[in-house]
Amino acid sequence: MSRSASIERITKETRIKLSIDLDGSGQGKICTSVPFLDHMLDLFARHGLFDLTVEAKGDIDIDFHHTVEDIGIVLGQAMKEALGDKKGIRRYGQSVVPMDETLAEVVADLSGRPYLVYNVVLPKVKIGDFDVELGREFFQAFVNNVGANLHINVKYGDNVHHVLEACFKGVARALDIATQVDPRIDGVLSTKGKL
Ligand SMILES: [Mn+2]
Repeated sequence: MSRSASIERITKETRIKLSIDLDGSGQGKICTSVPFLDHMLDLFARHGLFDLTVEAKGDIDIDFHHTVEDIGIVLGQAMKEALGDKKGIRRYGQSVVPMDETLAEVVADLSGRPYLVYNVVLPKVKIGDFDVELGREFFQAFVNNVGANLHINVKYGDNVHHVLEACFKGVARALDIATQVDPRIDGVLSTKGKL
């Protein structure tokens, strides 16, 4: 059974087409008109071994906020749809990812209960034209829509590009594990019987 989904979402602020295959090989085709987010989503696909296609146009003449947040929403919706009833998935995943001087630790639980812990202290600066505070906006939108408990803890780090890159790679690697099917798991991994 294919664990994939395609979603098109159109609002007055953004127009987004996104497809994901959870059992892919890390192929990213990303074109969001936000270059730094293209870079992040490309490595999210690669390190999560998801096949991910994103085409987005948004009101970037204002700033990148709506576009980044809305892509987080649609990525969450698509991953949730691709997971279906979540039968047989590992549910939890974790990773620790270094990037030079930075270390990011990520723990994910595809519990159905949205909660983001984001211990990422960054100065309010831009990477290119990308406000680094949009990192939190992206992950919050994703968490709300996929229905996950996601803890992103940057233990230490200095370079803001490295810090956000380690976060995206860490989330990708944790979600790769959490979304995998374990043949030993009968039904959903919950004593409640529902995720
Ligand atoms: Mn980079």
